[in-house]
Order: sequence, then C-alpha cells, then structure tokens
Amino acid sequence: MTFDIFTTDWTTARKKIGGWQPEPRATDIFQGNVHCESAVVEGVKVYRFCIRPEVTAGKGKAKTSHLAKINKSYAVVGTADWKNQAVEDVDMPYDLTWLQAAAGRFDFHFTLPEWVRCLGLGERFSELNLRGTRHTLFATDNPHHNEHADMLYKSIPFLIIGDGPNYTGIFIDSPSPQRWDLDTEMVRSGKIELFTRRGFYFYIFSTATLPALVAAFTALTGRAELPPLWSLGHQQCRWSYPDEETIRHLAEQFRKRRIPCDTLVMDIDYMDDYRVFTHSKERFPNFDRLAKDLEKEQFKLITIVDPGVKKDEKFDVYRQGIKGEHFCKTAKDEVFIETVWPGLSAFPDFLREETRKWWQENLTFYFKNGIKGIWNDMNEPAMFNNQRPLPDPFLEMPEDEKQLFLQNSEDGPIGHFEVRNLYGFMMSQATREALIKERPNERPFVLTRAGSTGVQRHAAVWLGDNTSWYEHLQKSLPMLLNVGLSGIAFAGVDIGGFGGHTTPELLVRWYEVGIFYPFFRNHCALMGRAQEPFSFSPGVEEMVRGLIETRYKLLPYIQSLFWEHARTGAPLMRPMEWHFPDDSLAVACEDQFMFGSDLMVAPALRPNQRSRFVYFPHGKWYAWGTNQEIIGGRTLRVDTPLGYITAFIREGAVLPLADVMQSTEEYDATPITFHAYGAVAQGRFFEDDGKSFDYRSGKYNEWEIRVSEGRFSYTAVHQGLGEAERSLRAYCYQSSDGGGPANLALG
Ligand code: MIG
Repeated sequence: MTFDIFTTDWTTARKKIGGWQPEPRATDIFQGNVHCESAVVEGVKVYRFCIRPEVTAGKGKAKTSHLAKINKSYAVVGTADWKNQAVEDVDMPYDLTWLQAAAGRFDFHFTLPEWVRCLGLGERFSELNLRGTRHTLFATDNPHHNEHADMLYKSIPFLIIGDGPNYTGIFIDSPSPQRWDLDTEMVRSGKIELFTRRGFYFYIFSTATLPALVAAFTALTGRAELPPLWSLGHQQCRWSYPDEETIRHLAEQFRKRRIPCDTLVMDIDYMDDYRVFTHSKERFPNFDRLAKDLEKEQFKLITIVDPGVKKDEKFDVYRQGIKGEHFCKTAKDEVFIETVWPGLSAFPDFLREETRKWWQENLTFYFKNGIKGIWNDMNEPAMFNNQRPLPDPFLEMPEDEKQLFLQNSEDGPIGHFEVRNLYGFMMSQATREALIKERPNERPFVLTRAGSTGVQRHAAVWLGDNTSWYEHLQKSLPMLLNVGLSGIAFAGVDIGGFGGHTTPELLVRWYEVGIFYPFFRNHCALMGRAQEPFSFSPGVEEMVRGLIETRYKLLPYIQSLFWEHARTGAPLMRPMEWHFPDDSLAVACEDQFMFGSDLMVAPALRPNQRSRFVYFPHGKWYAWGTNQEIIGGRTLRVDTPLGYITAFIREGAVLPLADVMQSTEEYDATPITFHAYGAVAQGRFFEDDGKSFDYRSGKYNEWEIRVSEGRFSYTAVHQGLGEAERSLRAYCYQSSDGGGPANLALG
C-alpha cells in the first residue's frame, strides 16, 4: 500500500489507505519433471534438485510436449558422488516449497523464524544480517550506493540462514534475474522469484557450521587459486592519470617518499578515444616502454579494459567483430548498439567460445606492452542510456526475442536477460585464460566489477562506485563479509572512497580498515579531490605510510590465509560468528570482524571517533602494537587514536610478520618474525615463490610453528622447497613479560 503525501487529490489518497493483506500465492502451473540427488560434500549433506518444466509456447498457446532444456551450469564445477534421492524423503529446511507461477517465473516460499539471521547473497548494500530486506539480482551499473540501492553489479544467489550456531544454505544455480524477499513485511517469511523460461538446479545445504557450509559451497562453485604476491601489495589508481608523465611522476613519489607500493593502475584515459586495445599516441607516446621502465622501479602496471567496442568502420577491432559475428545481435539480426565511453558501441558476446578467443588474441596488445594485470569494468554490461534494462514492472521473463538482444550460449541462442548476470563472469574467464596463455607459469591478476556465482575462479573483485563517506567506510565491513561468505575472498572496496571528496581524516581511517581488505587499492573518481597517500599534510602522509607498512608486514599472514582459502574456501575477512558461533554477543557484533583466525579488528568508523566499544570474546587477547593483555568475555571502551589500527591478537596465536619493504619484489629477502602470543602458541606459515603455479605440484613449504614453555620449534606440514634464504626471528609475548617481547632462540 502506498500513500502519496504529496497528492492534492485527497479522494484518491484516502482510498489508498488500507490494511496490509498477505499477498496470495500464485497458482502452480508446473508440469514437468523434478529430479533430486544428494551427496555429502565436505561433510555437509547437500540436496540438488533439477527442475525441468514443460515448454510453453507463450501466453495462451498450447503446451508442447517436450521438456525445457536445462542450460549448462557456469557456477558449479566441483564434482560429488551424487546419488538419486526420493523427493518425498527430503526434509526441506524452513518449509521451503516452490511452484511455477508463469511460463517465465518460479516462486519459492519459506519461513524465517523471528530469531534467524540471513547472510551471504553476494554483493548487497546492506548490513551483515540481510533480514528485512529485498534483493534483486540483476547486473546493474548503480553508482548510487544508498539505502534504496537494490540492484548492484554482482549476482550470487546463495543465502545462508543462521539459527544460533547452526547454518543452512539455499543456492539457486541459475544466472537468471531473481528477487529475494527476506521478510520485508515482518511476517516471518521469505520469498524468491526466479525469472526464467528454462529449467534450472537448486541446492539445499543441510545444517552445518558456517565454515563447513562455505567449504561445501565453494567445493562446488570453486575457490580462488593463489594470487600473485604483487597483487596483494598496495595498488594506486585514479580516474584517470591523464598521461605517461603523471604515471612516472607518481612512481617517483612513492619511492622518494618511501611509501610501499606495488602497482599503478591506468583508467580509461590511456586509450585513444576510448577504443579498446589502443593507447593515446599524444599522451602515452612511449606506451611500449612505460611498463618496462616502471618494472625497474619494481612497479607493475594494470590497465582497465571495458567490453564496449567503438562503432567505427575505420576501427579494425570493430570491423573484426562484425566480420567474426562477435557482437550481440537483436532478434532482427542487427548488431546491438548502445552508448558507453567510446560513444556508440557494440558488445562482444562472451558466451561464445570463438568470441572469447578473438578477445584473447586482442588482449595480447596489453601483454606485448608489459601490462601485468587486467581490470574489467563496465561489464554488467553498463549502457549509459539503459542502466536498468528490465521491463518495469517485471513479473515474468519475456520470450527470448523480446529481451533487448540475444546471446549464443553452448546451448543455443538465449535472451540477454536470462544470461546477463554471466556477462562479467565470462569476460573475466576469457581474460584470465588469455593471461595464462600468454604467461603459462605466471599467476594472473584480473579484477572485475560484475560477476556471478563462482567468479572467484577467474578474478578478484571490488564493490564498485562507493563514495567518500564514513557511511561507506562502515558498510564496507558487512558488504565484504557477505561477499566472502558467498565464495569471493579476494575482494575490496575503493580506499578513500570513489565518488565525492575524501578528507584527510577519512582517508586515514579508511587505510586503518583497508589494510585488511584482501584487495588493497586506493581509487577515486575524476571529479574528486586527489587522495594519493601524499596528497595531504606531512602528518597525514606519515600516518598513511605507517598503515601501508603494516599491510606489508602482514603479507606472510595474508599469504597463509590465501592458501587456506584455496584449500577450504574460507574467506580472509570473517564475521565474528565464524569463530565464535556459540557466543551470542559475538554473533550480534557486526562492526568488528576476524581477519583469519588470529586477528580481531574493531575499527573506528565515525569522524572524530577517539574511542569505541570493543567486544572481546572469552579468552585472552593482546592489543596490536602495545601487546597489552586483555581478558575477554566482556566489552571494553578502547582508544582509537588516528593512524593506529585497533586490532587484537588471540592468545595462542603465532603471527608471521615481515619487515617493512617498498614492494613485494623485496619479499624473498625480507626477514620474517614469528610473534607468539601466550605461553603456548601455534600457527601456520606458508611460503612459495609467490609468482608461479609450481605450488600446484608441491613446490611450497608449510610450517607448523609452536611455542611451548618458552621454546620455539617448527615442523614441516609440507616441505617442497629448500628452506628460503631469509632470516627468521621469533618473539614471544606473555603476561609475565609485562607486555614486552622475549627473544627466543630458533630451533
Ligand atoms: O562510468 O573508468 O566503477 O572504478 O574509475 C564510470 C571510469 C566508469 C566506473 C568504475 C570506476 C572507474 C570509472 N568507471
């Protein structure tokens, strides 16, 4: 019911007043075939339903007798020992039922008892608990991240329902648009509308712990391989560094001021009139030398690559695209054209294998010029005059021919809306494969804005166009936590904020949190105030330098966490409940998070905030920096001075920390110190070359480090490399030390 208070038509307005009525359920028109299987995946019982509706030939027309095709699953790559399962025997969690509401829509209904929490669901502008909110999963370039933001860039239909320490999962394996209502009406029920004219799979993950559930989900949908170490260092970006000179100047500044940095990123202005696979000859006259020169200074270069190809008969890439039928076409067989940065543009159909190959050949333009990583933007795909192409209201999926344009999947032609959520995913896949083809034993780095379930196999992500607001600093926590629970560990948001003008204090606060973003990049928009670490007063620069140095110190720990992700799917940033599911105060605590199992981060998130409450779960904790000991099981007010991280180390942890370096090129020669917290402590340390895929064949070391009774020892969990030629040190912190470090002998 809506009541328009601005109306002058009071008669109508009065008529609009009315009580809430439950929405009637649609009538089930499903005829077809349901097949169910079950398997135990990483210890979790998983049910998989295959729904195959009868094909209906449009409104009012008679049903044909064959069953709808199930499209290939792009999300699920993991295998399991699936066994046939009688549907009647499946105990559906939360009374989940489904029906077919129309030829192009399926409705799922389930209960949401008052106390349960809703987590996951990919990238949503929300707090950690999604309960009470509604989410449309349909790739959209939405630069307005506010309370009303619904559609964003990524679509991952995996919901985790948390009931105390028990977690259950629902996953709809379909790229088609969906609307998830998580009890917005406060009537203890949830509803999913899936808009498709095709068959699909859906999965139920039975009750498990949160780590087990995410392990099972990522066993099926994939985990990120180890990223190149350089991509975990500091990345500096700006829309846009206009010319070569600016980039060289930037590199110089970082080194001169001794602010660690690994990567400089070039946004759209390196191109010739925004033509993909070109560079401006006026502003980047030595494009072929730029990356090579910067390499000497230990910098890597990344370029942005947008999908839109400028419609220009004189542009060879456009001509190739037309000739090779690489562009998406309307039902009338005309190339679909919309406006993006290059002006009128055509859009490659990344679902086609030949098109991906063609794109990969063209990407060699960057590789030849020494570009190390590729940043895929605008790949929803964004269109300036059609930001939200779904018809409104959207009640069911229209027939393929009525869906803006058609794409060509392995299963034949398909309407764009059905597969739009795959556009960024497939573009990232093509890009990653191109990098691997070019440099077979080098770990690739791809960054993407749009993506869908399993995109972590292809790329790291950032969460798009945030703004330099404290609110967006705060939101980065729950948003990244849910993204991590949805399978994407390698994620971050623009540090300092993309839109608007950052302030020195906000930038410092953002770095205090940002050094824990797995993807660590400062980026801001064209119109905003500059926000490189040295854009403000010397005191601010000093603080930011210190924070970036802390990031580099954490690299051995971060590497070990990525290794853990690759094996178990565990994200690096974890909600408190990941480690303390039985502690209801920890579960309720959304403005703190765990970074791996050993570090708890409780950042300041408001202007002028010089202290905050921190909840310490049971056990002992040590304050980062001072090693002050804190007895847990209570909430304390803690100082949050600007420029310092408010982080705490769990008793019993051994943190491997590196000395400060200026880039990861120095990593192998940098001493590492093991910091043990408490009389008995234990930790893992992973090392490999940080560059190649050799770890796949066992060329890595994983050490178990132990401290007991003041003795430090280590054993190899896996030893595939000679011991690195680096110096190792160890310190132990214990209550009896009064906070001071005790030097321990190795061995
Ligand atoms: O229409 O390339 O989210 O990071 O700097 C804006 C310019 C296009 C949006 C990306 C942003 C990037 C910007 N892009």
